[in-house]
Amino acid sequence: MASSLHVMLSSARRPSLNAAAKRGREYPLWVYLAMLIASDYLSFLSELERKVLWLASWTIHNANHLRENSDGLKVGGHQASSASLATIMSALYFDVLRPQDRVAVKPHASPIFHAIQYLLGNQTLEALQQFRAYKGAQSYPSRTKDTDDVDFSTGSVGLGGAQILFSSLVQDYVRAHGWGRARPEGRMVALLGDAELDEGNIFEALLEGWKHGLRNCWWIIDYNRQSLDAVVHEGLWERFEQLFKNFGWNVTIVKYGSLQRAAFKEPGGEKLKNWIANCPNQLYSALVFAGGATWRKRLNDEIGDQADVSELIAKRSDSELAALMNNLGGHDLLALIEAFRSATSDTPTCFICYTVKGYGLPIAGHKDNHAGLMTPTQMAEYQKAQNVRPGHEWDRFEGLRESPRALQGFLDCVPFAAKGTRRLKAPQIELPAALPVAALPVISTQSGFGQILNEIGRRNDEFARRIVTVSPDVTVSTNLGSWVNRRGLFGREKITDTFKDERIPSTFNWEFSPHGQHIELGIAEMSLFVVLSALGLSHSINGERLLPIGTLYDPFIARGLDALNYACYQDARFMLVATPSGITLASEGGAHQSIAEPLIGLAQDGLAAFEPAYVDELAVIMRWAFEYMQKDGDAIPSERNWLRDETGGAVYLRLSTRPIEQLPRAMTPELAQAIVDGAYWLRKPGPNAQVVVAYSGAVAPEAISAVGLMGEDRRDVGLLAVTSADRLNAGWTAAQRACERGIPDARSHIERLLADLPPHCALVTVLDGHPATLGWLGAVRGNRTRSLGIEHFGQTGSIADLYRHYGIDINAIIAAAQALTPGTPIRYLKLM
Ligand SMILES: Cc1ncc(C[n+]2csc(CCOP(=O)(O)OP(=O)(O)O)c2C)c(N)n1
Ligand SMILES: [Mg+2]
Repeated sequence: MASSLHVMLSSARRPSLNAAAKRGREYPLWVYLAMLIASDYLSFLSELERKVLWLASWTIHNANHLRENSDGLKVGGHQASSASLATIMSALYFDVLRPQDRVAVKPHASPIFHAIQYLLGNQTLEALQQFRAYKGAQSYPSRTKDTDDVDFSTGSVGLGGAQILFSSLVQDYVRAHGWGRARPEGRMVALLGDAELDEGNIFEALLEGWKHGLRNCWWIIDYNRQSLDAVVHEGLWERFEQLFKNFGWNVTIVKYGSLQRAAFKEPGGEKLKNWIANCPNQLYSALVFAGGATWRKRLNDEIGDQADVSELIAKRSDSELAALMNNLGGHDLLALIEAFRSATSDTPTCFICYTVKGYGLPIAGHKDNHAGLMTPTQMAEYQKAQNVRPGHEWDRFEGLRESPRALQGFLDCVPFAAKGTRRLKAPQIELPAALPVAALPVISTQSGFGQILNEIGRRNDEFARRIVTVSPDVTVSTNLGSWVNRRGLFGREKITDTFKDERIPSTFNWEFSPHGQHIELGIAEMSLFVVLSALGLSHSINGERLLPIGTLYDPFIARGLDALNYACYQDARFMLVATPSGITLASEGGAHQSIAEPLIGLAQDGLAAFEPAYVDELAVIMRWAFEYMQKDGDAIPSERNWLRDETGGAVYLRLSTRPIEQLPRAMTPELAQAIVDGAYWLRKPGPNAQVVVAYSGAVAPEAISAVGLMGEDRRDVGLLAVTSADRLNAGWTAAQRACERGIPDARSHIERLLADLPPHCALVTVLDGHPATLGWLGAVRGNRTRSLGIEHFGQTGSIADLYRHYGIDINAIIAAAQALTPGTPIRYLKLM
């Protein structure tokens, strides 16, 4: 065996080394590790690790010290935070990962990621040189803005870990439904800074993972014991270890590197090991920064009086001693590969890897190093030590011992990159021509939503099968119940409904099975949005398209807002149904009321927001949304409404529990288009209109009544139904921009709707949300405008009480119109 291995590893060195690496999992671990030690494979890896650290450091240096700086701002980049992960990421990307694996990289290690992709041929030199500049490599890995095969965007700490965890669940969901089984199952890997575990969403995700039987998930913690401001608390690893074990994870602590492990076997080694184990984090960091001579003094002072330890210390030079003390497990390729390759089961695993923030750089260990940059002098010394000739800083193999050909051969065989970049594509799901509308004469949009889904639930087609609903403990109260009764809950194992088994009547059938299509979450709204993000990227991550729908109460969007933003930033595709909303939920009162959410809908990039009043509108919007969620085109605006619909996105529907008398009308294609574009005339104003009322959502009855009353005395009063302030506004902005850029005829939907409005016509806008949502309408043609809406909240009462209290009732609308158009009848005021 030994001799055949030797032949394999020494003849035609590169290919055989990589063949060995590829086959690593087939060998028992100890054979594989022996092969690594015996071969040059480790030396190739450590050469590349060195190069990765150099390129990342140089990329940041170039951006801050060499590239022209036009605005005088610090460009930034995180040399220390990057260095902390150089070894771990080299071990992963060059050895451990496979193409089917997916990774969320610690945000501040972005330069390391870009450097690795540069070596693998997936990143350009220009992008590195433009790091943090316009269209260059991004500060934090970005799925949508970077071009080098980023699996998940990161940046807001804590979210990457959750994204990975929920992506593992989504992979299981997809495979349990019989899809994507031809592809190998991937591991989902998150690289986390130790301070990321301070984020609450981490724990919410862990709990959810435990409930859902999480598998194939790795969290690798870069345990450098530093955050942004400071050095972390002592003994944090013990809390982490206990915590993960409690949630059923395996925990592997990678504390000591091979140099240290060897030294511990020397006489006195045990004492050194004890000293390291008991050394406070702050002190260790400070000594790392101070270097070999300080290590020697400190060690001699504290344990040097014990003869065998003195010997152990004395026989090493200052630099050897520093190398020994810095050789924590997270910087030792062999220790890391051993740990990663030992994790062969699908049990979720947390690796706590001891690292040094700034490892290998002169800023290593300093508590202020998070945003610290190497000075030009420090960089020059580092460059010299790396044998990088001036002018050759970007050369991929400059200063390395192995030949460029051999290194290139090694990289060509790296298993992770063997199949090129790993973005998958999935075909679009065919949709029915229209969604059936519940025919009830009086119904709320929330009930309408439940009924539409219930009807979809009856279908036996791919469209119905690809829908997956998810809700944070508000499944029943957001009207998903009948859908869930039809399609069941998702669970990796079958669990029957005990109430049903015991023949106790219940409206809801709560059965779990691998075929179920509803994912029930605990209350944490952050988790809802991260799950939607994971489900909404399944077409790209798993090559299997899902049509995710998430429901929650509208005010609690705020609870998960950063995760929603994160999902949209990654271009995840989902339908968010927020209900009930506003103050219209009346007696619920207090913090259940929502004011700002329509503005979130207006402002959130990647999310098309709607607030329909009628269920026929909702059916049109949902049909359109399922199409929009699947779009994958270029950003070419249509000339009809100047919106970039071709690119698609996620959708937010703000619904209500208020039953509203439905309008008896036929849905024409023109009306359907206008609903999707954001508005239509419910009553078109005449040529001499003095007042137009524009409303959104549940206040439709008040708007209609006010217009009816005013119409008794005024001529030509108009009523504009706004189904999407967001799309209306975006189209208007886009058309103006097009005009400014040389297309003078560009007109948006709202400009066309208001084109014939006389200049003196007053506009009253009203919605159950912040008045600014529709306030901009007056600027479209310069009409005087009064915007009604909710600015304060917290009172309980009936709808009538609250509409009157907050000023969005019939009288408020009429009074506003009256104030804007003096000289007209005031008899409505008696209503007040
Ligand atoms: C949600 C969020 N809050 C704050 C920040 C600012 N921030 C960036 S890094 C960081 C500390 C990171 O420490 P750690 O996770 O330990 O990373 P490392 O030490 O490896 O740099 C903070 C607070 C952020 N990026 N995201
Ligand atoms: Mg840290």
